Amino acid sequence: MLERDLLTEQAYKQTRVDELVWKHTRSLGLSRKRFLQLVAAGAGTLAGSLTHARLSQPAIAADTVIKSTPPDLFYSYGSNREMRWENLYSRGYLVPNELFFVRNHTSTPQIDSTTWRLRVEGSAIKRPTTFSYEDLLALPSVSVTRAIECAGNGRHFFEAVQGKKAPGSQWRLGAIGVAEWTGVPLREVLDRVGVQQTARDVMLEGLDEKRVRRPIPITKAMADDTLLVYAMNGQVLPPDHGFPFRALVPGWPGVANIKWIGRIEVSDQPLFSPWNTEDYVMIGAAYPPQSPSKGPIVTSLNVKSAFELAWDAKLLAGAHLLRGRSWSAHGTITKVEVSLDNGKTWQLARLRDPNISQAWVRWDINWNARPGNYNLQARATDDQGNTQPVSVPFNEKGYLYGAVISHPVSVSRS
Ligand SMILES: Nc1nc2c(c(=O)[nH]1)N[C@H]1C(S)=C(S)[C@@H](COP(=O)(O)O)O[C@H]1N2
Ligand SMILES: [Mo]
Repeated sequence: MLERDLLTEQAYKQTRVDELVWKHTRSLGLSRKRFLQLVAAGAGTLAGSLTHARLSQPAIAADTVIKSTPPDLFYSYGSNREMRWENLYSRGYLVPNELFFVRNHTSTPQIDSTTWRLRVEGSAIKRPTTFSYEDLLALPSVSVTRAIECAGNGRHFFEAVQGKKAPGSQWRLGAIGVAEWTGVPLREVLDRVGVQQTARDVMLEGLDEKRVRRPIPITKAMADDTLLVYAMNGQVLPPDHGFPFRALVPGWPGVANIKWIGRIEVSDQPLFSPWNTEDYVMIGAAYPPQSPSKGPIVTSLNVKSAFELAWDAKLLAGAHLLRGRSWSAHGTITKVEVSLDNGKTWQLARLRDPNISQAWVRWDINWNARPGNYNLQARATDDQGNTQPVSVPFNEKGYLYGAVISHPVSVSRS
């Protein structure tokens, strides 16, 4: 039915419900043929229940994220969920799966691991091979603790600090998480299918609606801690985080950690996707284009720090243990300085073990807070000498905001 024929509510509703069922079944991985069979078998009932379940919910897009993401744990931007930092206070080193941020370009597909396959092919592969879930679980696996951080983490501060809004989710600092990832080193898989000496790029491709995909160089693909992950913090990888398998590409921007992976192409040619030519490139006066990309490609993240406080935080006057975490994509944090007076004076924070490379370090500082309004600042330095500048040049997509951030806190007497 054409859009212009949707004059009656009945026709309108039926068409939209059909669209919804189609979208829904596709997200469940059903083929169009199976979908048509379902419709023929009386999808009226299915459509009917969906009408109630979905159309009665205004505004919120249907099931973009599957896990529960209540507002006391997450900020929501469309299909994305930002972790609220105050919930990490008095938690351990790892971010529990329930608190871990979600960045979905579209929505979380529900994939059946019994029918799921991973196809590995390409011009630099000797024996193109299809792996099942069980095949991959049978390979040697390792567990590593690493951060995954969105390249846009901190984007909000381009507007808040520089008055220039970069489009996209207005993350403050909650588009990062550290987990223990268990998976098969990608190298184990590539060794089994035979990689030619001439191999250059490896494209990892997701099974979500837009088939989000992004290449990494063969050297990064062969690194010890570049994994095909099937467990997160000791639990089966949750759907929102890439079930049945996601990539872990430590130190690289979040988008390299492709979720719901379905295909890997290994090529003797450089590979490109919209996610390394248009998105996830630095576009702006300070960043000249590098054909075919619109600017330097974001391949690694920077140094950042966050307080484990609400935004804005309200505290009672008196003794507090201020806590936070700092991280670097390039190594371990060696020093964290905190300023309680808007950057005039700085003091060293205590670093707490563990301090894992390309994950983060927890730190704390005592504060006898008097009533008033404060901007708390934290500045970290890593073992490569990278630190956090006072400001960073603007880029159109709002990536890599690594400057020191002022965290507003008001302290009251009661
Ligand atoms: N297939 C697929 N993989 C994806 C994405 C996506 O939308 N589709 N988002 C990427 C981005 S931009 C980030 S920051 C991370 C976020 O991982 P998380 O949702 O598990 O926190 O997943 C990456 N992998
Ligand atoms: Mo991201």
